[in-house]
Parts: sequence; structure tokens; C-alpha cells
Amino acid sequence: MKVLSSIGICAVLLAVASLPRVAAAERACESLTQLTLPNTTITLAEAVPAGDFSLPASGAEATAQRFRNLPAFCRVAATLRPSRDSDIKMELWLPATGWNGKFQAVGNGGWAGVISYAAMSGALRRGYATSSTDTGHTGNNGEFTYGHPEKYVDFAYRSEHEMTLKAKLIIDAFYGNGPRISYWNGCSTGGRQALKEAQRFPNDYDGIIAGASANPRVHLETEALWVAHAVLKDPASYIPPSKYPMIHKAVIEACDAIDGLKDGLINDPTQCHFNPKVLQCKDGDGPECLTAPQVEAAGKILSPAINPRTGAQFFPGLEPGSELGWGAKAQGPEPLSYATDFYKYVVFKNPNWDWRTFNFDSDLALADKIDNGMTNATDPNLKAFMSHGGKLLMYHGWADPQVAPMASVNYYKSVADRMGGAEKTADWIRLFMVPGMGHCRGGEGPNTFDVVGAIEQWVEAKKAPVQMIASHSTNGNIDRTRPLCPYPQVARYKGSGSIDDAANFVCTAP
Ligand SMILES: [Ca+2]
Repeated sequence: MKVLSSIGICAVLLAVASLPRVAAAERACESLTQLTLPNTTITLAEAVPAGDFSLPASGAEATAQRFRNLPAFCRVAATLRPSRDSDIKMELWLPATGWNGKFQAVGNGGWAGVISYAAMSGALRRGYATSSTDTGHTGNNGEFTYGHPEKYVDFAYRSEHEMTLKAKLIIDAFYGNGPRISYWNGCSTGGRQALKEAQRFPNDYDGIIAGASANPRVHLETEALWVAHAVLKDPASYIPPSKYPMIHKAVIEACDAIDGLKDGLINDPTQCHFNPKVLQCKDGDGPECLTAPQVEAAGKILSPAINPRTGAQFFPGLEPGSELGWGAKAQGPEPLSYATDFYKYVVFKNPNWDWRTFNFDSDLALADKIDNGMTNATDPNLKAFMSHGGKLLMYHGWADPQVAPMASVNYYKSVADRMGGAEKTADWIRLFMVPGMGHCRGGEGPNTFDVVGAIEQWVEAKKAPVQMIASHSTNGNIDRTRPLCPYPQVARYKGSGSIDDAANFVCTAP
């Protein structure tokens, strides 16, 4: 009898211990519309049952969106007006049951202008309360800034911070307590937003994921014009996209083995000094070679963008291995619209402005002056974020054709230099460079990895990521795994076993 009853007590204790800390809502979802928050109108609060969830085509989304197998959640939409000209839309999705007690905000891409529903659905499936904002305008272009300086501030940093504050208050109202841990998860523009949050609002988040940060943004947009001037301004310099695979093949053949392993990947492209001149046609033109002006244009894409007067680099160049994606900036006939929109609407306030007239000295200086540090997220002093206990996990694909990967290395190094050296800062900031990965995802290298799981371990279990296992898939089948290593480490083959199995690699000093 005695034995049985102690087993019974143990079972009860176990059952109590395994209950989720916070499981369900304190109040009805619909009642959240009655919540009063400063500068905020809650426009929708509706309970969504478990299952597939669809959003009709609206605003910037030309097609309806369907999300499969979502858990039941409370869907909240709100409009925030921190300035008189602000019109910031946000959504917050709250798990109806099984909330993990945490908050995960997700970032945007490009000019934003749309709520990142797909990323929200991923966070919701992991049990998070999750939110996203359109950053204060509709549509992935820069026209909204024209005559609306406050909306530019919203886009630059204010919408994300306001969303964060309001999301935490609504979470508190719904569950009866706020999130115990908060994460930011973004790539590209979302990566820039991530750095801005760490620099400017160091108490907003406990863990921040900054992927392929589009930063410093003013210089990034100017580098797109640099590529346009190199490739698109003079028709003779134009490189037909049909030649990208030929150039890529030559680059891989020249540089694959530098890292000691012929695997189709360049582990560290900064060690690859590919000169496109080796591809110059013997005479005339042909599909397997480049004309002299094309050689020069390709060389400029792979070189840092420089101020012609001072010779100073204002943004790094794309790395060898990025060639298959050059179309993003070099396909033409116009430059990347992110860049021309910025100069038309934010800098020159002239929709008819001609990118061909750009001056890489005085016009860039003017742009920096007008931006005045609003979008540029370059402050290396993260003392407040560090003191808050924050962890910053950066990552960037070495084959990124949109945001030159050295931009992340440069920011990471600036923080390490400012904050006492890489060894000291490894407790709270780490950068993972991803060989052969494109912009945020995809590419010939292993490009799928659980970055959220890594930051959860770092923040919640105090286990700093010593590696992340990435996989590459073809037609849904994993055909290669490989560890990603904290910069400046690289994954080194141990010398035996399959080169497609992460177990046969180790992270080592370069
Ligand atoms: Ca290699």
C-alpha cells in the first residue's frame, strides 16, 4: 500500500511538473478589441480554429495566401500612430493553447510594406506568440516616403519598436502575463531591423537573429547603382544572364580546391582572387567568353564599391561564387528598384531622377546626410544590449548576390573591436558565414539550419552555438549536411568518410 501511494504521489508531481508554464488565455480573444493602448487602434481580434488558414488577396499581396496545419490561435490586428502621419499595421498571433510563454517577432524584406505572414506561421507552429508589421506603408517600393518624412522614420526603425511594445502589452492582456523571453528573427531588411533593435532599443529583445543584414542600407543601395553603372550604363558592358553559369563554372574551377576540398563550394571566398580576364574572348564575342568591357564589368561586381575621389570603399563587392544570382542587380535594363526608389523619393525628391547621373562622391554624402543614421545600423557600441543579457546571432550566405556578405563581417568586426575583442564578445555575439548560400536561403551549399533552435539554446540554456548543422536538399531529399561555424572558424574535412556528412567535418581556425 505504502509503495503504491508513493508512486501515486510521484505521478501527480510529475504531471504537475510537466504542465506548460502558461498554457491558455485568461480572456476571450474577441474582448481584446476593447483594450486601450496609447496611439493604438485594435482593428480585429478573432479566434481562428486549428487547421488550414487562408488570407484573401489584399494590399500588396496579389494572391491569396494559405497556411496549412496551424494550431488554433487568436488573431489580432492593430493600427499604430506614433506620429500624426503614421499608419503602421501590425498583426499578433497568439496560440489559443500550449503557448510556450515566449514572443517571436519576425522581420521584413526589401521596402517591407506587407505583414510577414509566412514567417509568423512558422513561429506560431513552434508555440510562439508572434508578430509582424508592414512598417507603416503598403507595397514593396519607396514611393510612400515622398513628402512623408515621418513614414520614413517608421520604416527605418520606429514601426518595429512600436510593434514590439504593443505586442508585449497585448500578450500580457491575453494571457495574464507578458512573454518571459522575446526574440527578433529577421533576414535582409529584417536583418537590418535586427541590428537597429540591438543598437537603439537594447531592452526589446533577449535574443536577436540578424540574417544577411541589408546594412548599412544607404551604402547598400548605392552599391546597386555602382553595379548598374558598371554593367547597364554602357550597352557594351552588359553581361547577358546566359553567361552567368559560364562565369560561375570558371570561378568554382579556379577556387574550389583552395580550402583543401573539391566539393563544389568555396569555403572562404575572400581567399579566391578570380580575375575575369582569364575569360576574355580571343577575338569578338561568344557564349563561352567575355568581351573586354564585360571583363571589366564583372571585375567591378566582384570588387568593393569605391568613392572615386577618395578611393575609400563605401560597400564591399559580391564574392566569387555569387555569379548565378547576378541578375538581381545586373540584369537591367534598370537598376534594382530598391536603390532607384531610395534616391528618387528619399534623397532627391524627384520621381524623374536619372540614375545615370549619379555621383558616387557628393550624392552618396548627401544621402548619408539625409538618412542621418535612421536606416543605417552601424553603431558598434552594443554595451546596453550586452548588459541586458541579449544574444545576437548573425548569419550570411557567402554566395549572396544581393547583400555583399562582407557587410556582415564588417559590422561583426566593428562590434568585436569596440567591445573588447572577439574572444570577449563571443559570449553574446556570433556570426555564421554560410558557404554557397544565396540571399537568406537557397544556393549550392547547405542552406537549411535551425537558427531559432540555436538562439533558444543560447538564451535559455546558456549554450552558445559552437556550430549549426546545415543541410542541402534536391527535390526535397537531403543530399549533403555540413556544420556552419562561428566566424572566423571554417568547417574542415577530417580526411575520411563522406564529404556529404557533417559528422566528417570539424570547425577549426581558418
Ligand atoms: Ca571547396
